[in-house]
Amino acid sequence: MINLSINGIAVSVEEGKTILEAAEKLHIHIPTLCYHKDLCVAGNCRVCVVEQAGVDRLVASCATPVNEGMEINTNSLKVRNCRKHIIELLLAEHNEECTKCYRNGHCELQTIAADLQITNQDFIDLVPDQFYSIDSLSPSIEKDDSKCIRCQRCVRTCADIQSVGAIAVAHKGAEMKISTFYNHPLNEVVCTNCGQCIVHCPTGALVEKSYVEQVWDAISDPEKHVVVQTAPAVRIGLGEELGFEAGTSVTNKMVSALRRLGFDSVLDTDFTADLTIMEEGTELLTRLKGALVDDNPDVALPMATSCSPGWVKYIEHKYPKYLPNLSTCKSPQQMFGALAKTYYAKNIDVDPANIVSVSIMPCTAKKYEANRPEMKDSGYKDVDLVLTTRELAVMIKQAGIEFDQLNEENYDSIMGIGSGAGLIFGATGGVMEAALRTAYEIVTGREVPFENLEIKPVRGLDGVKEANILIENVLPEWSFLEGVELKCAITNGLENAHQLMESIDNGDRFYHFIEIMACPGGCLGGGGQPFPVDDEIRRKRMEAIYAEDLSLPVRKSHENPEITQIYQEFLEEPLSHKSHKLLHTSYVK
Ligand code: HC0
Repeated sequence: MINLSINGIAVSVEEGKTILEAAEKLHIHIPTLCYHKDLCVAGNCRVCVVEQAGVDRLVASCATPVNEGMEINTNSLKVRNCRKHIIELLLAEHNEECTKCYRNGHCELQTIAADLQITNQDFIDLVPDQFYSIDSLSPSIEKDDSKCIRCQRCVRTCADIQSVGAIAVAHKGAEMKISTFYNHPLNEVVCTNCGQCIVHCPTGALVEKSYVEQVWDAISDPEKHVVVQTAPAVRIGLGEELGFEAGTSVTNKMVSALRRLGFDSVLDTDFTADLTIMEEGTELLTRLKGALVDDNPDVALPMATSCSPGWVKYIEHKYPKYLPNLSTCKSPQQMFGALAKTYYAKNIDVDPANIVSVSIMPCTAKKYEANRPEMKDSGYKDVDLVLTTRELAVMIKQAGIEFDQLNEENYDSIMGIGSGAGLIFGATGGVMEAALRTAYEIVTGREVPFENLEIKPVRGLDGVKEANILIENVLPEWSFLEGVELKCAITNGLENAHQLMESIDNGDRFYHFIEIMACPGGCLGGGGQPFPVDDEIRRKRMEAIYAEDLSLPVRKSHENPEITQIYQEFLEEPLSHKSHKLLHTSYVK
């Protein structure tokens, strides 16, 4: 351990820790901007400077490792004045229309400026307005250079966490800016729309494209029947945006709020997550039969999940030869949209032309997915408008709803019942666990041999997880699977997906089934979830999902009564002609 003192208080921390981490241990707050727990240290904003005894210049606490006997002062006059000047300089070249900014009230620059009581402007505006550009052509993300402080959190996120590199530093000195390949708009470069840049950006330079006004328009149109679906991870994220502790599930208050906002039908994406298991599980068993019995060389294994649109765009750009490995299943969001304007419309006797299908997602890439040209198998655009968890919180605040005072209400029916298996889709490993709960039971007639249905190897925040499940004592029709060890892998975050795909591509690893989610932690850590985020918060959200799964009366997709009903009344069976038309798709290079 290393012993040092901060503001005269002794502290011991492990070797390799920084001054910033040592201060955190003492509950001494040092402001930061370029620093983020998820990212490598950049040390470029200098807001976290502190004074070190015996050293002339101030040092960046995020980038300076502790040394034995160090004496640090985080609050000297020199430190405070330096920080103030740094923030004043940033403000001098910053768009200061804070009240018109989406991040108003959630902006880290605004918070630090307020904490430091910066009330005057000592520096003249450094950069003319014309220098800035706003890119709003992407269906998911808006990039406003006038609010960028060039901390490069977004660049490190896109390169290091996501292995995408859609944005990078261009030019030098005063002209330095965050740009794309040849400064093309985000919708024309390799951006996967995952929105991780947004949740790591400290200001409003990167935000989601908002569709709140269009949703209000639809709700206030008496001709329209507005159907809303809520994704699994929204219910454990929304509370954070409305003042609850991270990891608080607000499912039934959220349903109540959606009714008060004026949505006509409040339904659950968990229902189509269950449907995905039926379709994708059957697809996997069909592929396994093709490979193991028919020896068909055209069967692509491993089969990869296709419900994360950021991952789908990534594989389309970076691994196009593996497109046949993607499950043909649409994501639950898109299955839901296709059914909202067919099965559901018929059931409630509403002309599908008058249905507006809205989804609330923890994900910005879902906005892109809904706009993909192939997503109109219902004869209409399957999902019309996608809001993030944060945008739903905005609507709730705009409507003056006192969220914590709401009663708890249940989803409407049909398409409003989800099992615990559907719910855990929101956590990395959840799709795999849900699929195994059903596929194993179909093949063996028994539950998966894990206590309480909890398949622990697929859970947790590790970048790459593996699970090998030995299939034994199968029912007669599945004899080809007797003794097969089903090899599965799960990743979250696209850099981890990159590592996994490389190990498959170079023959180091073989799997039957892989689950890939674009965002760290899976959808619970999506680009549309509340700020801030780090692993501690992701873990709390994950625990909330698994606790809710345990509490639900139905925990396996095939036992969801509304799933039985939709196959009896409409779809007939998994992979039927109608299922293929509405619930499956193909991908492009
Ligand atoms: Fe997800 Fe989904 S689980 S991608 O992470 O599969 O966004 O929450 O809605 O569609 O269900 C996101 C979350 C979903 C979909 C589901 C899947």
